[in-house]
Amino acid sequence: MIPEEKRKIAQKLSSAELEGREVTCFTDSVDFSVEEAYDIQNELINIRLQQSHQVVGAKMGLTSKAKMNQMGVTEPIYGYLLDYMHVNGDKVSMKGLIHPKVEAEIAFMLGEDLQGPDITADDVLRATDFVLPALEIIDSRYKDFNFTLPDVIADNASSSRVVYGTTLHRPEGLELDLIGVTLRINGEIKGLGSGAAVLGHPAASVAMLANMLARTGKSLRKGQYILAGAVTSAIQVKEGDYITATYDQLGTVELKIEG
Ligand code: OOG
Ligand code: MG
Repeated sequence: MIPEEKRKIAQKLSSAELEGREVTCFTDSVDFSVEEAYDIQNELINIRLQQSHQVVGAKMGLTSKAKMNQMGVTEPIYGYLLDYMHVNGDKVSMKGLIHPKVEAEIAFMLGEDLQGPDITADDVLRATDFVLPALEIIDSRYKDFNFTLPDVIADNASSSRVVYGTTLHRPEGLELDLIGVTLRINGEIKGLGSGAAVLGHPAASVAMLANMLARTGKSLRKGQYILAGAVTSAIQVKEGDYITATYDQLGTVELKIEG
């Protein structure tokens, strides 16, 4: 695939996101590899940077055995969090979203850079200022939320919005693999999970992210927020929904979906 083709796909994904419009999978008409998909994702992030947006963090996706099996893959994927995805307060507007789903996540605020390869979970915990609960809204730009692995990587791993809990926790003394999480929508339990669902330990997922980024000379940076990967399955949401995720050790994060 030539650079011009990658740029074209990135531009289409960019407009689809900005206009809240779904597109058909690009792999329907052209085959591309996982590596080429990350090149497209990189182009998409460059488009946002040219629009004066900033990268504020990164995320891992497909980190549970169940999701990897579902997608037929053995390695998770990553994407970037941009400034406009970070929601202030506890309300997200449906405006500009296509078919959002919510996931309970464990987030890390980095106090130091993490440059792979060979980063371990212990390195991640040492570099972490705070751990906090988060709700991620994913919103695939593809029709019916259906995609192949290269498609979803090109689409920045469906990144859309993130809301963080307001209590920050130092990593010392936390047992992140043992954290149990319940995800409720309008009071009804829709998802259950534990920190161990994220590659055995959420910090192991962040370590893997740093090591995956190192393959293309990239790193995680001090001040960034990192989502380790969904602790629960992703649940479709609609206007009027009130979402609460309750975590052992970390507290609660809430979100209202508005029109
Ligand atoms: C890809 C993003 C998944 C996670 O935490 O697994 C993700 C998708 O399923 O659309 O954010
Ligand atoms: Mg996620």
